[in-house]
Amino acid sequence: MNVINVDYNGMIPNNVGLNDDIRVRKALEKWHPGYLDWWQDMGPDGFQQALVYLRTAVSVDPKGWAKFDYVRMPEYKWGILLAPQVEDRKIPFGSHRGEKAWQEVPGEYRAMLRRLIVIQGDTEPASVEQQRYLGKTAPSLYDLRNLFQVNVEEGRHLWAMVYLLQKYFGSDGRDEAEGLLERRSGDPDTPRMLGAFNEKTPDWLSFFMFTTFTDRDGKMQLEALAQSGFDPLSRTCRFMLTEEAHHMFVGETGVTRVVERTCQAMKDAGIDDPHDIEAVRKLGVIDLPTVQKKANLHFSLSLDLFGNEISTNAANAFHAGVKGRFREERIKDDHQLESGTYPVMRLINGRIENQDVPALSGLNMRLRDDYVGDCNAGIGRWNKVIEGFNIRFQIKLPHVAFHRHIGEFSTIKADTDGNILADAEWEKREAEFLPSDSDRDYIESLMKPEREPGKFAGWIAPPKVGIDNKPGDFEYVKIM
Ligand code: BYC
Repeated sequence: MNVINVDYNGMIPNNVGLNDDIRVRKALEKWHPGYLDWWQDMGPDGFQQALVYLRTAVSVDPKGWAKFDYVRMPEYKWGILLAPQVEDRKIPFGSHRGEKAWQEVPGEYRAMLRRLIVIQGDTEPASVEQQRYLGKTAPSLYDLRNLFQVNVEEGRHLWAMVYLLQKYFGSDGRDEAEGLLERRSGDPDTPRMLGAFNEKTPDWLSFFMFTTFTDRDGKMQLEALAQSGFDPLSRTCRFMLTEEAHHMFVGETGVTRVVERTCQAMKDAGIDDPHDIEAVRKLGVIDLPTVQKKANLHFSLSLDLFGNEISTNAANAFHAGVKGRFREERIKDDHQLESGTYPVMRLINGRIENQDVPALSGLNMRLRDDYVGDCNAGIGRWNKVIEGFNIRFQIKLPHVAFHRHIGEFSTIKADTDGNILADAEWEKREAEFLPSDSDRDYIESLMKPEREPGKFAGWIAPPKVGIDNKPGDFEYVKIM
């Protein structure tokens, strides 16, 4: 079997030898129609007949793995792609460090692995559901195409997790695979598993913030799972990370273009004060304080995805060799963490303080700290644009205690600098920190579709370069 190039002969493209694995092939072929039904019901609303200029993975070779072409989304080649096996790979951390990586699920870690795979799998269709209506208001064909690219790849990531469930977890894996098609984002009776995936993504600024902040949690979690001693999970996540990079690109450059357009419009109109919201909104662009509030919202929702400050689950998963740290191989320590501590921000006697906790218990926070560092790098790029226009405004990440629903800070109200507020004070000031109804109404009023090739809605600047180096007026989506 050629593990680099993908076999497109069967119904399900793959590089895992599915043709010879009759049991798993049959199970996946049985799951396939349900997936397509889900895509029709919960995937992009409309546009299913449109020809979209999409990239499809044809290989897992890091030097060149994708091909671009016009595809109708329901005909996208969702497939199962694992990064090539590393010969003689060893478990890089935990109590099994140095042992041969597992090619099968170890019995004692079966439940733990299944839970992590199901949680990961659940987020993928959830995000497609959250973004279902955005196509109707896309600010350009370029953006519309990017949305759909993200959507089909999240669909593929669901396939990636379903393959692991079907191949390695027997009948309970099959049940979980069905469950992934049954839960629905935001449904009060059958919600998705993690909080942020039940929130709405009502407009394109939210979409760009989601792909900046929530997809970046995806990157961190996939990096941690890519370290896993369970080799098929590691290989799956490694390939998913290649696709994930584009999702964050869409988010980060999307916000950059919003900020650039706002600054340009302010400069053209001679407005220096970024807080003169009324004047800026008269220009039909999104004022920077509102961009900040959207960042506050999506960053804080994404922080919740790292779980609790002190986590036995995380400690057990690391000890077991099942879930590692961000870039484990670059860390210089014993990779076992039986002794040692990690500083974690906690709520102690009503105050926010750093406390050294056992390193194993603090692993969620270690991953979250790496995440915050990565977010800051992205925000720096937005601020460079604002600086370039000489406008006195900086987008900042809010304090980790701000607007939390999971962990210690979920019991308090804090402002974006981490000052604890009484409930009444919070209620009075909430609209300073988070988008208010009128902010939402204003953004919604801008969400008008622009469908002419090469044209962009007035609140967003064009990208610097096209996808696949296409010219500015390229017809990325042919709407039928
Ligand atoms: N919402 O011990 P703790 C992506 C639960 S995004 C609801 O701290 P742990 C993507 C927790 O389940 C990446 N419940 O938990 C992005 C536990 O419940 P049980 C997705 C939550 O396990 C964009 C209890 O609280 N991948 O790929 O250390 C588009 C105790 O908590 C939440 C993963 O997350 C929450 N936010 O940490 C598309 C990787 N947080 O079991 C895709 C897999 C905690 O006691 N998941 N709880 O009933 C994990 O590694 C971990 O399960 C978590 C939680 C990081 C999520």
